[in-house]
Amino acid sequence: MPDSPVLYVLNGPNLNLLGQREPEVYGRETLADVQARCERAAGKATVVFRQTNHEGELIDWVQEAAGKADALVLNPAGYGHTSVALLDALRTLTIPVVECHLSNPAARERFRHRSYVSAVAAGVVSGFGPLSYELAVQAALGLAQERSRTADRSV
Ligand code: CA2
Repeated sequence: MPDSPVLYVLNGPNLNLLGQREPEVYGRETLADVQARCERAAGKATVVFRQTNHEGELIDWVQEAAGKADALVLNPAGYGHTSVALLDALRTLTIPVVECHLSNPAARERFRHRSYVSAVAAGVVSGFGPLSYELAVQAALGLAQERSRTADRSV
């Protein structure tokens, strides 16, 4: 891993509304606030932070991350519960993937209990509001570093 690793933080549908609707569920911080937290938590790492409401675009970015990122933090939002196509894209990655949620889907409606992303994620951080993202960033960068150390030892 280079001195300045690259971390992709990708966000799925409706997260652009963060801070504007349903504050009782998702809090009052905006996605820009969450981005600032991620950048702070990432230190010297380069953070590529994006949000989309479109499944295909999210999949394009996952594919892009394969060639450009050392780790991926993903809040798939609703697509985590529904998208086999997103799962298929994630399966092609060899970099660590950390699934991240503001709320705790396991404590919510039944349809939120299944996550296709969890099947390929190294781990899941959920339920801590914006702090989930900071913890996910730390975990993803830690895993990327471990992975590069292991790769160095094997040459
Ligand atoms: O808790 C999370 O981060 C979720 O990924 C958020 C998704 C939800 O479908 C997942 O079950 C859990 C929903 C994102 C919608 O974001 C909004 C933000 C503010 C207002 C309305 C929606």
